[in-house]
Amino acid sequence: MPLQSKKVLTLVLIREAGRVLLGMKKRGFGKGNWNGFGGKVKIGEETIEEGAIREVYEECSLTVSDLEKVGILTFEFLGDRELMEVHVFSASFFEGIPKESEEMQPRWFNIKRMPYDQMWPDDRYWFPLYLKGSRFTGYFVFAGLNKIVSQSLREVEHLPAEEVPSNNSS
Ligand code: 8OG
Repeated sequence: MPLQSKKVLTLVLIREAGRVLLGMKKRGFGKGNWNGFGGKVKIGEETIEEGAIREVYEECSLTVSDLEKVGILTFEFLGDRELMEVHVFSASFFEGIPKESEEMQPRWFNIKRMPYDQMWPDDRYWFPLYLKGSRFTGYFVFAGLNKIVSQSLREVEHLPAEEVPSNNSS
């Protein structure tokens, strides 16, 4: 079965001193996991960053402006022809106070105590690279939502240049 398309998503990790803001996902894909903020890039958004900034505001009421891309993670779910390409950004300046939304309940976590048991299973591999300030690319193959069957992850000096997403449906 050939893989046919990819969906571009964003993930923003907001960091302040020794802590990172995560949100407990209350519904949908990844429900019950702590995660950064993000989602699909919408048609009409000219850059991936634009979609990322919108999602952060919708999900926790913060306005971020200094996004720096730190990683690109690609996910394949066996049996699903669409790949997910998640662009991971770090942000350290924000305006506002984190507020609960319909989708997320935000909470700060000390970087030494990330709740890996309640995060996506791949996060325990790449999150330490983010925490130490590296850039990285990864490819994870999942069987179902909880089991990784193969993976590759590497630290890189430069991430590939951004492609403007054209095939996102929402
Ligand atoms: O719009 P929606 O909430 O479905 O977007 C999914 C969010 O979850 C988006 O921010 C990207 C993110 N995400 C995945 N897979 C993984 C993963 O394996 N680890 C983490 N940390 N985030 C993920 O789609």
